[in-house]
Amino acid sequence: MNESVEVGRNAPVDSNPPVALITGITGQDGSYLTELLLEQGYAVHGAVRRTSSLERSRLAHLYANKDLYNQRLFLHYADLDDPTTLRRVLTRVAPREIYHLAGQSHVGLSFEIPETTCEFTAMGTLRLLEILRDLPRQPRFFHAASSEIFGRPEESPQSEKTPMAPVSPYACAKAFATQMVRIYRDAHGLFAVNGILYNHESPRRGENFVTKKICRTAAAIKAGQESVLKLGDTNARRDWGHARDYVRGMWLALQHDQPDDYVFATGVLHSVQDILEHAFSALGLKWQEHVVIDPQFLRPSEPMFLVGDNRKAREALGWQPTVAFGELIEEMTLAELARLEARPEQSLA
Ligand code: F7E
Repeated sequence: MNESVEVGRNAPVDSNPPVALITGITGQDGSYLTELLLEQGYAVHGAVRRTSSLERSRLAHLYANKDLYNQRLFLHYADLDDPTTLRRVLTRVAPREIYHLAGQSHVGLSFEIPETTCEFTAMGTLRLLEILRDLPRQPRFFHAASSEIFGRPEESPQSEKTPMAPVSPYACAKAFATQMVRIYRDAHGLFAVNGILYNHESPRRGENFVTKKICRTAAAIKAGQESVLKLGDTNARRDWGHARDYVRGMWLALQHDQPDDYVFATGVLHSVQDILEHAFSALGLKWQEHVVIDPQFLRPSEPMFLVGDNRKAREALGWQPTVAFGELIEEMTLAELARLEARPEQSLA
């Protein structure tokens, strides 16, 4: 972040307009959720890591808007491994709602850095719950849980009742955090909600996730900047939806009169090959001419048949996914091509 940017100043402490605090505000979901909450009239506070850069981030368009930044959008330095600062920010901001989206979110990477993953994703969530427990006015709390907690499930599709069976350090950390949220809801009476989120993507997705990697490289191949796309398991299958739909689910879950857990998913399985088909054909290319399998992208263990049963979210919250898989991949691919055409010198390197 630019050192000249003042964060945590001028933040109002009352709750009119409604106040929300988001951890992970600079991520894909954080940026869409910020837009949604600002549209709904909220004042939005974001906890950002000391190392976060806002200059070219997904928040840059909001942060550059003088009518919003430090008026209805406020940022505070607060890391998940620093409970004193988190407590100070939470006490000062006194939010009505907290959306906890931060954490180490890359499954493959979690095999390389399991301790960091558990520190942020598991312990970071517990620390927040402990702070909330002591607050005089407890905010409603949303935790971004993950379909990865089901790992190799005994049933498909999975629902809120499906037992957890994690198969990666990331999934294990998320399973811990998800169960802690349930415990704090049941034992301490917190309004604490798990949104069990299946894969959700958009043009703002991080570059090391498979949808973005494919769409980005396909566009670079079309632009003549790349010729090869290296991938891991192209037969891997997931339930992919659009991130904008999933952040609406987060908000709806905190407006309900009871705290509960909800699966947010499309209910449809697709393979990595399906992404390749849609991305390359949107550009008039054949993926078979460019894709090679590189063992460095294979994972030590893979979840199987992660597909969600979203009936509870539909019935209780009136939520539904609105963007079909093909539409999502085409949007991401064309956004990458447009980005390259706007700045042709910006290659993948
Ligand atoms: O992998 C396969 C890979 O990294 C999807 C996170 O948001 O969703 C995300 O986790 C699939 C896997 O997402 C490559 O092995 C093949 O089977 O895009 P991904 P993810 O691991 O499913 C869940 C719900 C979360 O909670 C996570 O935080 O694609 N795959 N070849 C590859 N994946 C990557 N990244 N790179 C490849 O080259």
